[in-house]
Order: sequence, then C-alpha cells, then structure tokens
Amino acid sequence: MKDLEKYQKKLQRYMDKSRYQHTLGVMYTAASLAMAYQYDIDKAMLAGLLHDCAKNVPHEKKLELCKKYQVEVTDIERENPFLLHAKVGAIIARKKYHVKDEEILHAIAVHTTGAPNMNTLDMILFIADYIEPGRDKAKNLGQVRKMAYQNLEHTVEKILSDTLNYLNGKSGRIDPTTELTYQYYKNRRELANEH
Ligand code: DGI
Ligand code: FE
Ligand code: FE
Repeated sequence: MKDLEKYQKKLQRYMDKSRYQHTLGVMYTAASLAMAYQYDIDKAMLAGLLHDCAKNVPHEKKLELCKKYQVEVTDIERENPFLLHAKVGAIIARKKYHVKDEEILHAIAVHTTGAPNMNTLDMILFIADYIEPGRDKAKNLGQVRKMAYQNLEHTVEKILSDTLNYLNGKSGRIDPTTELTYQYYKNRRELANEH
C-alpha cells in the first residue's frame, strides 16, 4: 500500500526511535492477527501504524484538540491526559493523515482502555499493541501471545485482567471504561460456558 510508506516517513519525524519501533511492531503484529482471523490486512496495518500518532502531543494540545473537534473528555482523562492519546490519535489520523475509514479511526480511539463489544479490528489492534515483539514487561506475555491466535475475546479479557491487576498495584486511577470492558468480556465468556 503506497499510503503506508508515506505515513511511515511522516510518523518517523514525529516519534522517537523506540516509539517508532513499537509502532512498526504493532503494525506487523496486527497484520499477522489479520491473517489468522481473515481480516483485511491493509486496514489492520494502517491502524497499527497510526495508533500512537498522538503519543507525543503535549497534554494541553490534546485537550485543545478534543474541545475543537467536540470529543468528550471524561474526568479521568482530564486527570490522566496520557489516556487521551487514543481519542486524539483518531482525530489526528482523520485530519492530518486523511484516514476516512471509520473502523480504523474507532480502533485507534479505543486502543488504550478497550470498549465493550469491540469489533474484530478493535480487538486486533488492542491485542497487537500488547503483544508486539518489542514488549517485554507485562507478565504472562508468552501465554497471551499464544492465546491471541486462538480466541480474540478471551485474549482481550486476559489482557484487561492483567492490566487491572497491574494498575491496582500502582497509584494511577483506573478508567471506568477499562473496568467495564473487562466485566463485559468476562460475562460473555461465563454466559457462553453455561450453554
Ligand atoms: O501507548 P502504549 O504505551 O503503546 O499502550 P497503551 O495505549 O495501551 O497504554 C498502555 C498503558 O495504559 C499501560 O501502562 C496501562 C495504561 N492503562 C490502561 N488502562 C488504563 C491505564 N492507565 C490508567 N491510569 N487507567 C486505565 O484505565
Ligand atoms: Fe497507545
Ligand atoms: Fe501502542
């Protein structure tokens, strides 16, 4: 895809080396998950490439952009503006990279907390961000990487459970969406097990 190369060059100018490496890792991991689940590979790669495009935008500027484009900012996002790089990433992908595909924009917008009832691309991006080869800090990474190629929903639930455990041991507030999303996927699995 020609756009992909163009976007890579542009992104590289805005990102430090390690963030760009992570971005490429997510892009190729998203491609590989798209292969496994017969999803559109080009779309998965574009979502992966752009998902953290707002990562280096200063907090003030992120709040400004949300106001300008009438994107709602929750109290938790105001307190932890790094959470906003997902929603603002979708704004920048639309305005600066001219991405028109709403599925790609949505996947970028929900990539940090997840959201209940995510679609296939949302889950591919959410998982790829967590398991890409450059990641090494989260626990159970080996198990999660294997799960990713067996069941997307179960993997999302596992990642959220591990993330909530990790955040509970830290002082940072937990976004209710993260909690809500975890409960949603846990309930779905339990309901399915009853039948
Ligand atoms: O942008 P990346 O670092 O590549 O990845 P990301 O957008 O998934 O952000 C990961 C971080 O977000 C990780 O340190 C856990 C944190 N996080 C996820 N959900 C929440 C959260 N942090 C807070 N405070 N609250 C949340 O609900
Ligand atoms: Fe991110
Ligand atoms: Fe990321």
